[in-house]
Amino acid sequence: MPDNFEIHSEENNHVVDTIEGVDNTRTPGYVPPIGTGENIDPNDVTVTIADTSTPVVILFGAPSIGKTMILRRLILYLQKDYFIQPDTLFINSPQELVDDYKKRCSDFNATIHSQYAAKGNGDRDFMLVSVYKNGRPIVQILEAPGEHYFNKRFPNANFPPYINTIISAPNKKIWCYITQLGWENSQDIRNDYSRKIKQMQSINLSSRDKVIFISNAADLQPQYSTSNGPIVQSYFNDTRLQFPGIFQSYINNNPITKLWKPYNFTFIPFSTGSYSPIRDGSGRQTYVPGQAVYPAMLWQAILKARG
Ligand SMILES: Nc1nc2c(ncn2[C@@H]2O[C@H](COP(=O)(O)OP(=O)(O)OP(=O)(O)O)[C@@H](O)[C@H]2O)c(=O)[nH]1
Ligand SMILES: [Mg+2]
Repeated sequence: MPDNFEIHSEENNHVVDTIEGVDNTRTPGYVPPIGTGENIDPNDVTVTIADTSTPVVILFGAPSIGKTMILRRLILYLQKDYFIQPDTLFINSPQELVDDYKKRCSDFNATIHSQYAAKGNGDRDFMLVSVYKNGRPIVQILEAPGEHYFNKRFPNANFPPYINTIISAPNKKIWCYITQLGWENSQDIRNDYSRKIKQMQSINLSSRDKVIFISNAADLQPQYSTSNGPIVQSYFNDTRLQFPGIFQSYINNNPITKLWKPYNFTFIPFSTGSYSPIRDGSGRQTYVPGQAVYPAMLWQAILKARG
């Protein structure tokens, strides 16, 4: 198994009511993002995490960075050993989104096995799933639309209010910050996205929480892929350069443990699979799941973070 980077932080049961950086009031005159054609106002979204004790893995990532496909690949990997179930009651409002979400839940199993890729860039792409072993919940995994975390046209926009509900939930959180080398072909956009990651890190106040960094689309960096698996250190070094400051809060200052654990997180590269370069008449892209080494590393990191 490739190297990773981690140490443990101390417990702190800080409770959060109001969070700077999260939009706690409705934004008057909110204009839904152009181009999605879906028109869900993120300020109208309310959610409930009914299971308040099982840790929640939060897939934090910009639009199209790969959250849905990472979730799909992980679940495909877990399905033979675990029972996976979407939480149908996660979305409370607006009603249009509730109806849409319930349909996503009922289609979930078929979606996992679909030969087509998710398209990315959806403003309704919510999913909360529970992973069970022998009837016991192990973790919940949460995806929310990437544009609610980062919108490159409005890089300073606050997080929508429902994010407050998620941050404030009593569950232990396992924050998965997703990046991609060369993302958007623009260092300026990557700098903006890095600032949003740092903003979330700064309002994520419970030091009971754990952090995993995922460098997705590892397949697009064949120079770092060997017959012995991906060269984790190379993905890490490039990520540090391309996403400035995102590791800064997690430097291990312990004079002894820092010698072998420089950072307080796990870092992994990931590849969801391969995608046909062309889309069919309906805009769909054929998808073939990638090597098991990636979901295996991610699941190992999640179990370690869960404790
Ligand atoms: N080469 C490569 N492409 C990927 C990988 N993962 C995702 N993609 C591409 O990125 C697209 C979007 O992926 P999604 O998983 O839908 O992205 P997302 O983060 O869920 O996007 P939103 O739900 O809109 O926030 C896919 O359709 C693929 O074309 C990967 O591991 N390798
Ligand atoms: Mg998605």
